[in-house]
Order: sequence, then C-alpha cells, then structure tokens
Amino acid sequence: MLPHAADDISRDGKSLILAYDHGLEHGPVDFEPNPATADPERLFELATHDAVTALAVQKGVAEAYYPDYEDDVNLLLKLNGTSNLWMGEPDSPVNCSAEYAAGLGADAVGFTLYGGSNHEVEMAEEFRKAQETAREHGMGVVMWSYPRGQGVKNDTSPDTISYAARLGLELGADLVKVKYPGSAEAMGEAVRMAGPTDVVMSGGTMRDDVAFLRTVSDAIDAGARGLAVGRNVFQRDHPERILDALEAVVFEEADPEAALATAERAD
Ligand code: FBP
Repeated sequence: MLPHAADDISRDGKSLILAYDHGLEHGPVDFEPNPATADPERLFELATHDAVTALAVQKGVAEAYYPDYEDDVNLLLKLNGTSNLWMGEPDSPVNCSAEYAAGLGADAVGFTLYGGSNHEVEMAEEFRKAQETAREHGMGVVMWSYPRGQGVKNDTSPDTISYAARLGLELGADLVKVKYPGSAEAMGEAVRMAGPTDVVMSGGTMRDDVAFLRTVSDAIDAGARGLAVGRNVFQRDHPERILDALEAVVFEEADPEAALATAERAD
C-alpha cells in the first residue's frame, strides 16, 4: 500500500491541526480574549504540545518563526487566505505557491475552497495547481472545504457538508476540513462521502469546554479523523489544558468529561 501523503501531519492516522491563520482571516479581534496569542511565538510553543500534529499558518508567519521550530513542529502552510476587510462574493487569493511552501520546509499545504461561490471555478483551478505541485514535492494536501456564497443556502446543512467532504475526495485532498453538520449521523455521512480522504472537523467559535469536547468526541465516533482548531484552543485562558483533553478524546477516544477532569487535575 502507498504511504498516506498526510502521514507527516498525522499520528496513528489521526490529526490535530492547530489553525493560526486568524490574524489574516478575521484580524486582531480574534486575539482579544487571550492577548498573548497575538504573538505567533506563543502558538509555535503551543504547537510543540504532544497533541498537535501540525500548525497551520500563512507564509509570512512561517518565514519569521518556523526556522526556530522546524525540529519540533510540523508545518502545514496555508497557500491562500483572505482578510475580513472587504465585502463581496467569497474568494481567497493565492498568497504562496506550493513550490515556495516546499522551500520553507512545509510537510503539507492547505487550501480553502469556497464551493458555491461565484469564484469556485477559479479557486478549483488554483487548487489543481497546488495539489499537483504538492504531490511532486511529497507534501500532504489539506482542503478547507467551506461552501458559501450565492450558490449555497445553508453552509452547515448535512447535504452541504457531505458535498463539501466529497469535493475533497474528487479534487485530490488527503484531508478535508469541514464544519460540523449538527449531528453525528450527518458527520458519518460526510465521512462516507469522502471515502479514503480523511475528514477533520473545524473548531468554530469558542464554546464551553464540555460542549466543545462532546462535539469533537461525536465527530470522532462518526469516523472523523481529527480536527483543525484555532479559537477553541488559543482563546482559552489555559490552552494547554484543552490540548491535554483533546489529545485524550481524539487519540484515545476518551470520554470528554473524564478527559477534561484529568486535564484539570494535571494542570
Ligand atoms: P477555528 O477553529 O477558530 O474555527 O479555525 C479554523 C478555521 O478554518 C481557520 O483556519 C480560519 O481562520 C477560520 O476557521 C475561518 O473561519 P470562517 O471562515 O468561518 O470565518
């Protein structure tokens, strides 16, 4: 059997991707709950936690900080990304080529596809180039598959999320990151549609510890292979504590409340 192209950003077939492209996607407002996290070094330090299988960042952050962490952190370089400062049909400029990502030492590349946007056609063509170049360099490919725009009525409905997951398979992603479709059953269907492409759940806005861990646990039970999470880790007062709990839930399939209690005792 061929090696899984995303093995470098997984452990035992599961992934816990720490996402930190929020300074671009949402702006400094996302750092307000925990101001220390405006400093990328804080996130690189968090990414050395055993639970984390990769850190997803944009090119500029990687250039400035990754050289000091290349032995301790797996780099998932986001190739496109957009700010929240403009309005219009969803789109995301390519900010970095896959060749350049390989030169920076990336283990994998990440790419957002807004299926259903009036810009879907161009984005899919850009993804094609990134995916094929990543294959040439032996890097894994992670698709942020976020249907939105004029063609999409409900971006988290079960049908939409199943379609989002399927786009990952059809277009050649190793991992496809989707929003939670609201139930374990719907997540299971998305996983089925993705076939050999691993589905990882997107973290979303900050929720309380138990509610968040329960959703992660439900997604794992439904066949998701992990999660890509930003705000639900770095906006907390104790990001390491939630990483301890996530490690137990994702990799050991521990009960969420027991995992949290253990993490709190260890803190
Ligand atoms: P979160 O866990 O904070 O939701 O981060 C995951 C992510 O995909 C980030 O990589 C990205 O910045 C953000 O969500 C985009 O969210 P949205 O497009 O819904 O604003």
